[in-house]
Amino acid sequence: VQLTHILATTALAMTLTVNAQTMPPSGVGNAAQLSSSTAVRQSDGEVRKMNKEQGKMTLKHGPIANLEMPGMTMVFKVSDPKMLDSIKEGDKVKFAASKVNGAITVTSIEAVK
Ligand SMILES: [Cu+2]
Repeated sequence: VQLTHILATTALAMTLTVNAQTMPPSGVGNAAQLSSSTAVRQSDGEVRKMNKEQGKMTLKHGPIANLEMPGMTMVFKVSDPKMLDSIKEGDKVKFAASKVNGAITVTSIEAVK
């Protein structure tokens, strides 16, 4: 009886392992969940400098809740230098920033009228 039980348990464990390995479809769902749960709130800022070649910009920014950062002036990376085309130095902006590969990166930005 015990042996049967062990075999049944092993079979179950193997089934679970196979399920875990065939998870990519639901893994995609997890990724979507992750990105929505880390949805970045927008912060206020003012453009001080832009460097499109280096994909960087200096922002004087208000508190960034999702980064637990108080207001300051600092350099950010930008996830896409094309974002800098729609703004110019001196613009008041709303932007979203998050840590990407350890670097604080502006992931979206728009000028505020
Ligand atoms: Cu900062």
